[in-house]
Amino acid sequence: MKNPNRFTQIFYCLFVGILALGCSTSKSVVASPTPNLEIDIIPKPQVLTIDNGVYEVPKQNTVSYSGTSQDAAVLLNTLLQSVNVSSNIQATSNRANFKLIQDQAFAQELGDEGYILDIKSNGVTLTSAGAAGLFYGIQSLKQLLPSGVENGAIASKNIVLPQLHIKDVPKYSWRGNMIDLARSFFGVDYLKQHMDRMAFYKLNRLHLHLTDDQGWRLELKSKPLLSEIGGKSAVKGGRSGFLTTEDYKELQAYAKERHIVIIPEIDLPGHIYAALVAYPELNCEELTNLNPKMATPPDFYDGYKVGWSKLCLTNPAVYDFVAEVLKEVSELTDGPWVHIGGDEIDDDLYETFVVKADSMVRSYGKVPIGWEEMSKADVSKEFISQRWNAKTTPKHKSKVIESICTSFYFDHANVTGQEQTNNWCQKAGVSLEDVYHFNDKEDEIIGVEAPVWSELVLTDAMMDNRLWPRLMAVAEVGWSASHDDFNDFLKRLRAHESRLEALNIEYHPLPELN
Ligand code: TNX
Repeated sequence: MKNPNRFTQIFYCLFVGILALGCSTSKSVVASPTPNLEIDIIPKPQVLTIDNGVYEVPKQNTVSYSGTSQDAAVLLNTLLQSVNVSSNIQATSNRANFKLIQDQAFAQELGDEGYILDIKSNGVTLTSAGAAGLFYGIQSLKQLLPSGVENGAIASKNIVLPQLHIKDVPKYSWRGNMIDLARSFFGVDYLKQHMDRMAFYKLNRLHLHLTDDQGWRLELKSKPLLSEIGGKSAVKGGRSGFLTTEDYKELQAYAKERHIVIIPEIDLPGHIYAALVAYPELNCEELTNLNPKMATPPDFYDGYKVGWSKLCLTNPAVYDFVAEVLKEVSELTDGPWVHIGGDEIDDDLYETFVVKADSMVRSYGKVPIGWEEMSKADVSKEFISQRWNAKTTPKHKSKVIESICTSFYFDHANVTGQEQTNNWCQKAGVSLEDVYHFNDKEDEIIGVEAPVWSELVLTDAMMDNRLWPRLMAVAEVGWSASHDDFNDFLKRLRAHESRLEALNIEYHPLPELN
């Protein structure tokens, strides 16, 4: 072969011909292969049109922004700097090659979270109505950049983007996951890292299960013993600890920057033993509210059984306690929602209790959420029910967060027989495909949420393993208009493997492509 370079060029042009890279025989075009030109965005955008050609990001860049989108400009500017090009911000420059446009005129078409991303031969334009839309557009752009951008370890010299048009709007407003901090504690560092990962996949709700029999994980100034005593226990082998009020505020601020809302759950009136150790006056006389075979105060509980403890619902002082706790939690909460649990309890006064708790939360200015059992009571029309086993007949129709255990219980095995997993809901576990094929036909659903109960999830690595990659399927089910091509999802998922690694996620091994 006389001219191997030229041969390589031609072969390369044919190879990437589908993207019509505008190959010439000049050396600069083929100087570096551009493996990032495959478009593998997760969750899949609603409309994606791939145009001919690429946009080679120049060495000098300018980001402009309109309206109140300065935060997005700073984010994009930092992103560009992290890929070894220089970038500066100029508020309303016409000459900018990265333009951010935030305009309420798009509110009808894009809502708060939708965006339009155009990459053309002369630059990139990102348009939205809300700040969240720009944030999500930047996440998509980030996924078009070479992997390594997640942790600032980019090897490639030339940054090349495919020319395209994306118009993207989420299907559901609620795209989340729940972490059980009560059985085994996960602290500020893990939760912050987790929110970075969530945001990259456009997940926007982090529900924290803060209290249960095995521990109480949130400091409340009005009831200091809850965390002082209740923070000391955990499930066997699990970590104890608690979030201080300051920690909680710090997490909320971190969440807000990533367009995530944290939802605190105080599980009432069952799953409450840790509080009963801290404040034994909440028990009935003779401890009829407990199964004494499990534990009695002052001993801690570190077992797995559920449904054996409750507040003494005949004692008026219990309602004062609940009111004080819910008031302080509501005041601490930035977001609109407070979760009051309500699962797995048998008591004649259960319905009376949950109606009262629902009304308390509303009187403190928050929307109450509860596990589906609560919906059998005469709860308010604002109440949101979180479905997990579909065994409750609701008294009224209400909005539903879908966490049906056959698709979303991530304390269940990734693959049949996986160690340290539950299997009571589905013997074979909850596979990635089970998540992806969730059947979301019902119209009251406002979104999806995957809980990870932590009786058997004791370390950060185990939590990563239960969450990833299944949470990417949750992201796609929650965001994308359709989720019917599992093989296409798998193909994109494989392309994300190096991104998951760059994010330091100890994910469960990805399934093979057929
Ligand atoms: C049921 S589902 C629970 C949790 C357990 C979980 C274990 C629900 C609302 N409550 O208390 O941790 O099973 O899979």
